[in-house]
Amino acid sequence: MSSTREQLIKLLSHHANTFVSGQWLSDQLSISRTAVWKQIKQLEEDGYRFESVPNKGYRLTYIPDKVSKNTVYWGLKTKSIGKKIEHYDQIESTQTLAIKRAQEGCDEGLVIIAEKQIAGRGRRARHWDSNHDKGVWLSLVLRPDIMPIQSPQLTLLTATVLLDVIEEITQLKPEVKWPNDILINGKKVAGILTQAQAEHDQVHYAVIGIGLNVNQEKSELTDPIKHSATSLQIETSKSYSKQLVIQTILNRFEEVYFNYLKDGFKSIKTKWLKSAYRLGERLEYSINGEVKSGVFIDLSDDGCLIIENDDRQQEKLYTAKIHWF
Ligand code: BTX
Repeated sequence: MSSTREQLIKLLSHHANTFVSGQWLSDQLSISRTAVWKQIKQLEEDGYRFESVPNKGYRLTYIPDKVSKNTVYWGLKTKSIGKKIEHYDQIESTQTLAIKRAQEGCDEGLVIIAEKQIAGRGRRARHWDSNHDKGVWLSLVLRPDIMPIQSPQLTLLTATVLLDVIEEITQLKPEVKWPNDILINGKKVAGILTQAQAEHDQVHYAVIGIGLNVNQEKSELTDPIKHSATSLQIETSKSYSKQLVIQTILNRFEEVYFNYLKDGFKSIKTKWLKSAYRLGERLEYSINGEVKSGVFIDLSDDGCLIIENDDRQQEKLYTAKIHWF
């Protein structure tokens, strides 16, 4: 159950284009008009701004650029993604908590956001540098009606969302390095971690973790990612509202995800390939200890890299180690 303060913000933000009277708010919230006024004063102290006109009431004009479940919620145009948000100043890992919530039966669309993660993680338990508040660290819970074999498509889908969002915000053209890295100028700006639980022919849930470096300065990147990582700030010399970045991600995510559930993977694949790092180039890769080489020519519908090897045969790479550089 949300607090009176949260309900008040929700009401005001849903009516941000009109004035709402103190009486109407007090009726909606079942509190006195004086209590409404006190809540509004408290919100002003926290940086919220209102226009207030006698006989007309209040209109919310500004929400402070601080990430909270309310400030994020205000800018969402979504039907299910982000309709429930949990926000933490510090957490072990948004991914771990989101998986727990999914196992407990939460609805699709729950988003867990943290300012800092003390145990942020990537694939195969690799460390994800996020013990500071300069990036967007979030996990979202999906319950897609897809076959387990299709779940890698969700990573590729998320990559196309991040490509769009980064381009919209920065006007830069990022690339996607198979399967889950987003690069700007060859350096990693974001990573995606998809973890799904499935049985037979059904996915019970998929948790999508997104880590996006936003406002780190170059000097703030430390070993071992000092030379391999970047941030939106480093690439554009501008800082960004994390709240806006999160809203843009969630709004775009829902649009792309709903289209995917309706129309399938085709348009995602096309979009992904347009920004694919080193598509059409020769790559070296190892399979079972044997080093081979071939040209990266395509992506399969189950999310694998397709390589044409030196014998002109096509090989599908699942987890093969690719020597990108
Ligand atoms: P990955 O396994 O592909 O990438 C991990 C590798 O990326 C690390 O070994 C390191 O080399 C590099 N790296 C670590 N931190 C950063 C960083 N901040 N920027 C650039 N490179 C880095 C990628 O896994 C998936 C990461 C998902 C992270 C999100 S954050 C929200 C959610 N919660 C959580 O614990 N993980 C996900």
